[in-house]
Amino acid sequence: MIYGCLGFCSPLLAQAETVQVLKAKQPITIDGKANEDDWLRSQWWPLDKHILGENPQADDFSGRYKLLWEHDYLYLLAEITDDMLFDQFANPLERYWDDDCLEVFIDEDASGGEHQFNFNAFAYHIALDNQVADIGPNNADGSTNFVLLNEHVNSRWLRVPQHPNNIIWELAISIYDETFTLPVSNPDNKKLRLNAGKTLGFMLAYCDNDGSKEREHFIGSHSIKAVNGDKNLGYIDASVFGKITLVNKP
Ligand SMILES: [Ca+2]
Ligand SMILES: [Ca+2]
Ligand SMILES: [Ca+2]
Ligand SMILES: [Ca+2]
Repeated sequence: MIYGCLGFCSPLLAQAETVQVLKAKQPITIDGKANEDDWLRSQWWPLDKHILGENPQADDFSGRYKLLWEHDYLYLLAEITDDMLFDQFANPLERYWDDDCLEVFIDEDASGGEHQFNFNAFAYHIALDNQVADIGPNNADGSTNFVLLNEHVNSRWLRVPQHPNNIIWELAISIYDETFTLPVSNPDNKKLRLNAGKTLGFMLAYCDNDGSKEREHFIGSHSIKAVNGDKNLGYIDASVFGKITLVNKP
């Protein structure tokens, strides 16, 4: 692995340019519990790169994550500390980014490039009710087309019994390529079968809101170089994602 810190920071705190993702040996049960042996042997990666808002105190927001894969899914385990879980908009397509949500960015062929209004890449916003929202091609009248892609991500979160401000969020992510078209039920949409050696574009983030009108913090897994002072580029440009490679190694 190649680390970006040139020896000035520890490997755990560094973000590898390309992270190797181990293959799960056993089925992963999406139940918000990280008790599978495959999770126990997997490495934590930090979720600590500032994108928007103030830098939060650790008890306000902190997080880390692990990845695994098997042929049908990319698995993600996020451990989140958040002092207040907040879902002000019941409509899952209304300003979902201003509610607490986990945001998983997937670029199936690691092409990078613009994806805000197409499916060159996905920015799955997973809400506290586990619904999954992204933006599709504009509506016929030119308005933004917010869409639910619940079929793409199965997730469950649970509070950690002894640390109720900590949650474990477990996800099974089906991988679709850029040929995905709406509606989500289109029979031509086929999820990909994953194999060792495949490289995907990947990034993770968390939108933290504790009761404000708009999200208070937005923290990601990868450092993003600001353009005109703005680091909130992941939902527009897949070129800011990192890369992961699926490996067969135990
Ligand atoms: Ca589990
Ligand atoms: Ca918080
Ligand atoms: Ca909501
Ligand atoms: Ca919150």
